[in-house]
Amino acid sequence: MSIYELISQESAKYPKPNITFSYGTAGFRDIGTVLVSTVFRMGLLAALRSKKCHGEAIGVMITASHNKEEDNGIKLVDPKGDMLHSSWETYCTLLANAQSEVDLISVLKSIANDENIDLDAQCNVLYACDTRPTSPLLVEVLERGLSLLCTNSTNFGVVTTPQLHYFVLCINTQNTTPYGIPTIEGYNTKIGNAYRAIVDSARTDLHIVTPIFVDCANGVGAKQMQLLSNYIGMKYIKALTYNDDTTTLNKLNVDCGADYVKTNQKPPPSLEIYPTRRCCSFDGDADRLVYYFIDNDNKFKLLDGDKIASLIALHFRDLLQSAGITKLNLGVVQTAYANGSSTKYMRNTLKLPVSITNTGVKYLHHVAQNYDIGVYFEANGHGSVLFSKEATETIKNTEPQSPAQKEALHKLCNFHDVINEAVGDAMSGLLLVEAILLSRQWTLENWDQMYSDMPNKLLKVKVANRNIFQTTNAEQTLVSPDGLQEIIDSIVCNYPNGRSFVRPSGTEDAVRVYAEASTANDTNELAYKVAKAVY
Ligand code: 16G
Ligand code: ZN
Repeated sequence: MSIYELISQESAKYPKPNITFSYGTAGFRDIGTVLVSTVFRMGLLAALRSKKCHGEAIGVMITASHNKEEDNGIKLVDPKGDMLHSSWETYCTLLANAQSEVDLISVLKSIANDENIDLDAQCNVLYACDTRPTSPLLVEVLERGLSLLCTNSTNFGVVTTPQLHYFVLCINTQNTTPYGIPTIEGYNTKIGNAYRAIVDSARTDLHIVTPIFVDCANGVGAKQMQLLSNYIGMKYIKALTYNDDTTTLNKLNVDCGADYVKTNQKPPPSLEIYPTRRCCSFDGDADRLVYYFIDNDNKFKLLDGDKIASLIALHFRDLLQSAGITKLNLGVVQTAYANGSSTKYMRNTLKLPVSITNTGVKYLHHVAQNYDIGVYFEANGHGSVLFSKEATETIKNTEPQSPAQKEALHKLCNFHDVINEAVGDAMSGLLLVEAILLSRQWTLENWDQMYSDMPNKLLKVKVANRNIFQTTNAEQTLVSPDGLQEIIDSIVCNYPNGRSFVRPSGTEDAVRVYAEASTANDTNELAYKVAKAVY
């Protein structure tokens, strides 16, 4: 039997449901059980992608992040540990939607043909899943797909999304400049040791480690955070995990997690919170991080992705200055959702360049590569820092002229190692934030005072067809429907410091309206007026 006959025979066991799938901002997402055919097919596609990339490892992550527990999803990771190249997203969608086995084979043949892929070439696929109840089933089906075309594959089990991205990057750099060791221990050792080195150089004898309460969204981050903090040791970090129940059904992302906290602007009800208690939340697959506390007036204060980016940008700017490095350009990448105050702070106070790009990590990651040190964060808490080759070499090779310069260079090296450059990572982000706060001797209140957020509002509007909403200018301006942007502009100009934009969601069948203005009342009014214009 030919390979295509074998694929056809096996695929018939996983019939495609009557649904149109789309490889969206973060891969396919749907009710877990509905994704069986898609996952089988992605096993085939991941093998093809690896063969196309000369046998370099490709990652496959089964997760639906912050979405509800019955959902699941699948996304592919490219050889550098980043998101699948956009040119292949179309192949994913085509393959997932092939109606019959005949169609499926014809799509496979055309991909192999267009991309000039030798089906007998070597390949390597690494895969993992989060804690969802449908994950074991989907992993099994993925393996069926892989078994047909893939010569080499490794199951990394239940790990966070950023850990899988890290493993992919490690394996593909093994024979050049190894990024790290592709195991959980290797991950913990790399980022944990770098964190300990920063703490050692920053703390005084009087320093006490203040606990950080980590809401793990009852997801995969719980166990992994416990392993990481056990490795690092109580002398260096007191990370107290809660919402860490991954065995009881219907708990994942329910009334907890980074998305809950950011969307509702309040702490998870399960957390006992009082002034001085330091808290943070991960999302269900631990690639998002937000911090929060309540102040002495019992007011909830959220330190979101914008505040995290500002903290990192400030600290790196200072470290570069202390190290006497002037030739590296440090810049920040945000989306239109970034609070206006954060952008202003980084541009006007820190005097750093800020680029605004489309929503979705793949866009931010890409733009961050234009800087020697590119800090990118979405307001929702997903982000990382990227170092160019030039930056890495300059930090490593600069000859210090003074003890202070030597220390700054040493710190820069360790900060570099704490960061997961493959993708935004809640655990590595937590260590980075903790290390910066400790270095600056800052409390969460000190950090919060960097700038005050503009009042802001996000609304979701159900429309008959979201595809008619098309944007330009990093999603800040509508080009379609005709005339709508002019109406929005005429509404916005009535509000001091008003800003509002409308964009179609990349993950849901809805349109999102964002507004900010000088007062909370103005902001609400502005958001609802714009939403009405959209509807
Ligand atoms: C996905 C993206 C997230 C983005 C969100 C926007 C990744 C890994 N995740 O969750 O970054 O903020 O979509 O959703 O890229 P929306 O298009 O529905 O507003
Ligand atoms: Zn996530």
